[in-house]
Amino acid sequence: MRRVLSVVVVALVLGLAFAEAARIAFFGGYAEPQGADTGFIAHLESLGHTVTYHMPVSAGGEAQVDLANANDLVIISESIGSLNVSSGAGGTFHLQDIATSVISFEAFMYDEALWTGWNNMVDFGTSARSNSPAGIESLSDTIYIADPSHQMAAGKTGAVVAYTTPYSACFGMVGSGATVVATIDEAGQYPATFVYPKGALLVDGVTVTPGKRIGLFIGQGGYGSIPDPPGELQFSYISDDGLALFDAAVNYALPIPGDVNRDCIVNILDLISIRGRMGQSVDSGDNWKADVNNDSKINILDLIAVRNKLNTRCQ
Ligand SMILES: [Ca+2]
Ligand SMILES: [Ca+2]
Repeated sequence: MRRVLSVVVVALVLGLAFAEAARIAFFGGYAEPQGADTGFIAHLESLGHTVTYHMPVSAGGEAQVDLANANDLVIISESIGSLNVSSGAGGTFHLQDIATSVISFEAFMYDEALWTGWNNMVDFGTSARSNSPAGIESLSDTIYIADPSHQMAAGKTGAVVAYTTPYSACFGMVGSGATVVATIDEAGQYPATFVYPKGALLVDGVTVTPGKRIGLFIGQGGYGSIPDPPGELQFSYISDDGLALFDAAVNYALPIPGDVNRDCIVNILDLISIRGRMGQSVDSGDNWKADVNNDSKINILDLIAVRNKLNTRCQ
């Protein structure tokens, strides 16, 4: 009896400690992570997430779809080439029909993804380049919260110093289906962090997104334009508040912990889903979704992790 009790106590502790862990596919532009990408990945791993790194240009479209389906979240870094995740200029975003959430801070893929219109540096782009729109041509360390009530605002309001050094930020002139959470400029003209929630109409007014599509403010180097951001993005350029905004976007993008069947509520159906897969391999089908505490087993610890989250809902 004492042994059973101690197992339950340990399980409760583990269930609480690891219930937030998730599987994240990180897309970058090099064969191995470089620069800021290394920092973002290490940071996500320090939070308990399992991160796999991929270079989408070599993975190809079908592999990108498979990766999205095998993970809780896809993060697309500014280090990719903007056309690495679509069928080409003016083409289709490979992850268009995927229910998995996508976060991107590569503004130059927003057009193919139908998050914005098609005009470079008008509908989408980055600040602090010589051809950036009027009002956001200058380097800045600050972005402005447009919707403090949103989870991605991380509880912040007004001006937020998101960088440790003045840098560029992404913007996307999103459609009415999107919620704008932060803007580059104080007047609120240039959305920097935004989301098309699951089920929202994308900018074409026709396409419905089957999963969350999030543009994040984090910018990139200016390729010699004037004024020129201080070189390629470094993880150290992101301030503590900037990192809090990154974390808030990741947490908002992820399925809520314990929501095995991804219906936005943790309830008896999720417990039943785990019961039916106890002892099975997490490598089979979508069994990994039942491994709530991310320890590569489906067992009582996952049931406890779900029980601890019963009745929680998505925002
Ligand atoms: Ca559920
Ligand atoms: Ca488990």
